[in-house]
Formats: sequence, C-alpha cells, structure tokens
Amino acid sequence: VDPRDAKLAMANMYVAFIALLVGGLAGLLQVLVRSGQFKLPWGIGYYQVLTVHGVLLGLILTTFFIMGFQVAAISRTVGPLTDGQRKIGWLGFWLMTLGTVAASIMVLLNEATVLYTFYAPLQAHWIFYLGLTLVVVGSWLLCVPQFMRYAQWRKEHKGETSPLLAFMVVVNNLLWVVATLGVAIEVLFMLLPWSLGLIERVDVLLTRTLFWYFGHALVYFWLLPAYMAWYTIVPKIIGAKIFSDALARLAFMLFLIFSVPVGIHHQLTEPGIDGLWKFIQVVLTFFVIVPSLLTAFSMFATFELRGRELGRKGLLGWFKALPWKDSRFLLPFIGMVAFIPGGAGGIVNASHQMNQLVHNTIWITGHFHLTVATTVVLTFFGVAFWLIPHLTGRVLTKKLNFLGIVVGILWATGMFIMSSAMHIVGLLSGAPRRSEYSEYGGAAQATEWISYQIAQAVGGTILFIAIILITYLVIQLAFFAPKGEQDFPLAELSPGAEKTPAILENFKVWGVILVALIIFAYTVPIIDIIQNAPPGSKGFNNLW
Ligand code: HAS
Repeated sequence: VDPRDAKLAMANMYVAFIALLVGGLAGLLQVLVRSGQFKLPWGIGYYQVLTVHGVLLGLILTTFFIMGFQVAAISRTVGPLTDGQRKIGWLGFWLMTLGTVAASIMVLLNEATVLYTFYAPLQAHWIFYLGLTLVVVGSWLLCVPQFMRYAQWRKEHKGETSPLLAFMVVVNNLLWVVATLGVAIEVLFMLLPWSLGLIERVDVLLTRTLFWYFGHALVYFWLLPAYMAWYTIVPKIIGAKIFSDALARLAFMLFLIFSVPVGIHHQLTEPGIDGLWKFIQVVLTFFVIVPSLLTAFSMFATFELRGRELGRKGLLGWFKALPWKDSRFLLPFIGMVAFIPGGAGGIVNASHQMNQLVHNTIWITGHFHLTVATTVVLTFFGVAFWLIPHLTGRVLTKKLNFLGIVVGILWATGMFIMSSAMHIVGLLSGAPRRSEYSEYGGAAQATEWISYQIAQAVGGTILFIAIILITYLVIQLAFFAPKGEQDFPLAELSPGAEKTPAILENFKVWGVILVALIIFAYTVPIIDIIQNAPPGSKGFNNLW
C-alpha cells in the first residue's frame, strides 16, 4: 500500500478502535445492569448507554474500519490513489469524524437517547441527526476515490478482468450508496426538519420503512468486507489459491441485487404493510441467503483442496492441515464457524411464522451478536493483525500473534456464553430485547430470565477483557512493534479455475436488475403507507 494511502487508511482504523473501546465499555455496563446486580451512577440512563453501544459499534466502528480496509485494498490492488482522489478521501474522513463527535456528544448529554435505529416517535436533538448525516456524506466521499481509481484501472486495462479484491470493494461501496439513500431521505426530509420544529409530525411507519430499506443492506455492507478477507486473503494465509474467481464475483453481485429489497422482513409484525408485500420480501430474503451458501461451499473447497495438496486424506483430514497457530487465520475461522448458527438464526428470523415468536425478544440480540459481533468483528480483528503493521511499517511478532490468539479464544468463549443465553431465553421464554432490568412486579416468567441475564453478564465481562487486550494489541502494532515489512496477503487464482465470464463485471446489467427489484419491492408498500398515513403526518407531504 502506498504510504500516503496508508495514512488515510490508518486514520480510519484509529477512530474504529476508539469506537470499539468506548462502545465495548457501554456493552459491559449494559450486561451488568441487566443482571440486576449493578446500578448506573450519576443518573446515567440504561437507554443512553444502549444508544452509545449501538451507535459506536454498529455504525461507527464498522463504517470506519471498512473504509480504512477498502482504501488499503484499492491502493494495493489497482494502484495508489492520485493526489486529488486522496484529498477527497481525507475530506470524507474528516466529515465522518466531525459527524461522529457531534452525534456522540448529543448521546452523552442524553439529548439523543434513541438507540442505533433512531425510530420515531423517539426524538433526538437535531445535532444528532446532522452528525449522522455527516457520517453518511463523509462515507460517500470516501467511496468516490475508490470508485475513481477502479474506473481508471479498467480504462487502462481494457478487456482484462479486474483484480478480485478491488471488484469486491466497488460492489460493497455501490451497495452502501444505494442503501444509504433510504436513510438519507428519512433523516433529511423527515427526522431533521421534525427535530428542528419545521414540521409537526412524521409518519412513523414511513420512517421505519425507509430505515429498514437501509438497515438490512447495512448488515451486508458489514459482512462483505469479511467475505473479501475470506475469499482473497485467508487462502493466501493458509497457502492455498482462490478456488473460483467467477463464483466469488457471482456471490457479490447477488448480494448487490438482493440486499436492499428485503428490509420489510424487519417489519413483519407491523400493521400498515400488506401481507402480500411482506411475503414477497420474505421470498427475496431467501434469495439473499444463496450467496452465503456459495461462500460456505467455496470456503470448504479451499480448505479441502489445501489439505489434499498437503497429503491429508479422509473426509476431515484437511482440518488438521490448517494453520491453527496463526491469529490472522484463526480469528476469521472462528468467525466462519459462528456464522453457521448465526446464519441459521437469520433463516429462522426471516421465516414469517417463526418471526412472530422471536421478534422483539432477546433472541434477535443473540442473532446479531453472532453475525456482526462475531463473524464480522473477528474477521476484522484477523485483518487488523496484519493490516495495521503493514500500514505502519511494523511487524506482527510471535508474542503479539499469541496475544491475538488469546483475544480470539476469549471472544469465542464470551460470545458463546452470552449469545447462547440470549438465544435460549429469547426463544423459549420470550425475554424481551431493548429492556432494562425489571422484575415485572414479581411475574413468574420474568424470574426465569434472571439466571440467563447473569450468564449474559459473565459472557459480556469476558468480551470486555478481550476488548482491553485488543486495544493493547492495536496500540502495540501501530506504535511499538519492531519496524519491518509485514506482508499484505493476497491469494492468486487457482490455475484450475475457469475463466471469469465478462457478464460478472458488467455493472450496467446488475445495476438495472437492482433498480428493478427495488422498484418492484417498495413502490406499492410506500404508496400504501403514504395514502393511509394518519392525518397531519404524511411524511414528506408535511414539508411542502
Ligand atoms: Fe440478520 C435481524 C435475517 C444475516 C445482522 N440481523 C438482524 C439484526 C441485525 C442483523 C443487526 O428476516 C437486528 C436489527 C435490529 O436492531 O432490529 N439475517 C437474516 C438472514 C440472514 C441474516 C436471513 N444478519 C445477518 C448478518 C448480519 C445480521 C450477516 C450482520 C453482519 N436478521 C434477519 C431478520 C431479522 C434480522 C429477519 C429481523 C428480525 C426481527 O424480527 O426483528 C442471512 O444472510 C444469513 C445467511 C447465512 C448463512 C450461513 C452461511 C455460513 C457460512 C460459514 C461457513 C463456515 C465455514 C467454516 C466454511 C446461511 C458462510 C466451517 C468449519 C467447520 C469446522 C464447520
């Protein structure tokens, strides 16, 4: 990576890991409060802490980490950014940082206790919404140089297949830009003017629908960088080659077209959206599972082929051939394993009837702690272990690698305890999510929940210890590890793989399908919502 691009990437990494530390501390406080054994001091509210946790970890850590990783990936694969492109990137970074600081201050002042989903009618201070807008606009600006550099490469290499990792970055950025349009409309035309007193009311259902138009694609914006590492980096670390370039590109294009028109599966219990459209979006949700199944197949194939190459025999012989002592491999691998129950849980959520059972229970919290907080986050940690020293001109020493393994084991243990407790008590006993500790007037059912809440506190405490360790590790890798050259591992294509069909790089064709699917899945539900809105709350109409 060009040293000037490395600086931009590192700037993003610093903010990401500060967000991890503060957001992680908020998480610890939450599980302690929910155990019933601890009260927050100085009048700090539970939901205030929950907002810090969700915003910093769900929105800030992820977006900054992804932007840093992607800038580095572009620079490594298609070449350094031009000075002009880099300037746009820096502008984006500073806007995002300014927005983060503004929104965080409002949350800390208890002026924006609206959780990371900021559902109306909960209302935040207008500075909170403005801060989030700056984060989104800043992220768009950070995408611009990545798009430009990729386009420049394609112009200079007419007829060639672009490097897989750069292609993946572009798909993820496209997904992000299309998805954030929903939340941008929600914030700019509804929540922001409402919080400023320019309009009296908003249509709650419309705000939620626009949020989830964005919100589900958001989870794939988190997931795809992890998949980038699984497809292009993990194979190199284990000494293998990329199993199939075409399969990887197909998986990414399927994510691009199916990630957005599925948001209503978060609203299956909401009145005001016709059952037919819920059904249609549930069907589309089952399509978005396919690229993850392709990925699972591809990963197993990569591991097995490598095992065979090393002479391992039998059904599971390959398992022993994997480099278990390499933290750059182990953490993403734990992430993959966690995604098996995490993804299965997602399929339960998406199944309309089963959703009635788990919606708004702490099962859902268990689901996303397996998916984003384990699969994605552990892969990001595994990437950070080589990317940070690569960017700062240092090396991952044996001792730091060992510490990385400890982080992985602690994370897996803490998350196993916490998320199992959440899944069990949510599914079998209906324990609610987003709720402070309460004995519910001594209700027998609520008494059942307490032991699981204590288990969550145990898991959460182990996770916080892991966060302290990773913070130490990141500081070491950025500032104190011995100087040297750390490799940016990037696998080559397997010689046996078939040539990638040109259609898989034809953004026009996939773009048209994407727009058509969005129009199909959302036009009628949105018209219905606007037509049936309660008087005086017709969303945009209020503005004009
Ligand atoms: Fe989800 C709610 C459905 C994936 C995150 N999800 C959430 C929320 C979050 C979230 C944050 O349909 C809560 C939002 C809120 O605050 O309300 N989710 C799905 C489905 C999938 C899915 C169908 N979710 C994710 C991912 C996330 C994420 C990924 C973050 C990164 N989710 C839902 C639904 C809801 C929901 C409903 C709303 C619920 C409600 O009522 O509120 C699918 O994409 C999952 C497909 C995945 C698989 C797994 C493939 C396995 C792989 C690993 C291979 C392993 C290897 C290792 C190779 C089918 C790729 C092998 C080694 C060995 C040794 C075995």
